[in-house]
Amino acid sequence: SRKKSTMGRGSLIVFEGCDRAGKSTQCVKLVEALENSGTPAKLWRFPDRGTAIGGIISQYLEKKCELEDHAVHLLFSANRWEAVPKMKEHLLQGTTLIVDRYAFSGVAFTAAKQGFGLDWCRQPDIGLPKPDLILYLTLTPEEAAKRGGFGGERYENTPFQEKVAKNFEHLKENNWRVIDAGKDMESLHEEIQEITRAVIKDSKDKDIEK
Ligand code: DGP
Ligand code: NA
Ligand code: NA
Repeated sequence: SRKKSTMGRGSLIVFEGCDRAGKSTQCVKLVEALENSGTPAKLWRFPDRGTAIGGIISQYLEKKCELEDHAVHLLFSANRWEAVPKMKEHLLQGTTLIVDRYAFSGVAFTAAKQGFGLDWCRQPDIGLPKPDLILYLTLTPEEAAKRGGFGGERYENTPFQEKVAKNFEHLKENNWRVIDAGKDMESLHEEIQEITRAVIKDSKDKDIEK
């Protein structure tokens, strides 16, 4: 049902950052920790490669097809929009969503391509549910290099990732927390839990903003 939970709504918590910062690992650990302490939480990720649109995106990332850059930007955005009804349903039922990448990746990655400005890139995602918190995981190029090589997907190369990191710096707002992802996994997890639990408590009686 769409009935509002008496516990209040869940929070929309987004992880952002370059590839190899450890977002996916931290997302999984956070969902586990929240669930274990009785806070309903669900792991979410973008792109969601499991939908029809996500299937095209996945092929593009795996370099199995070529797509025009504007067109693929709109597909990534459409992949977020198609998830909104389900996301809202979970949030209103009191489930906190831990999201591995969101519209900020959309802007930062496309704007790293030749001929794309931040402003144009922002437009298609305007109106998406606004996150209560963005955990931005940063890593110095040296630390990133120590973590070993990239996979073979599109965008997974150092010069491109450096441009992406610069773009993220322009997107930061009040609801962002910059986290040093160079720490060990457990300390990082503790820090993230502390910040997240405070935000969940604080946002449960607020409306979901756009
Ligand atoms: P991941 O499955 O988290 O490794 O993400 C796949 C890749 O796609 C990763 O390099 C980041 C990139 N990406 C995520 N969202 C978007 C988006 O909206 N637009 C573009 N151009 N790239 C994105
Ligand atoms: Na990747
Ligand atoms: Na990831």
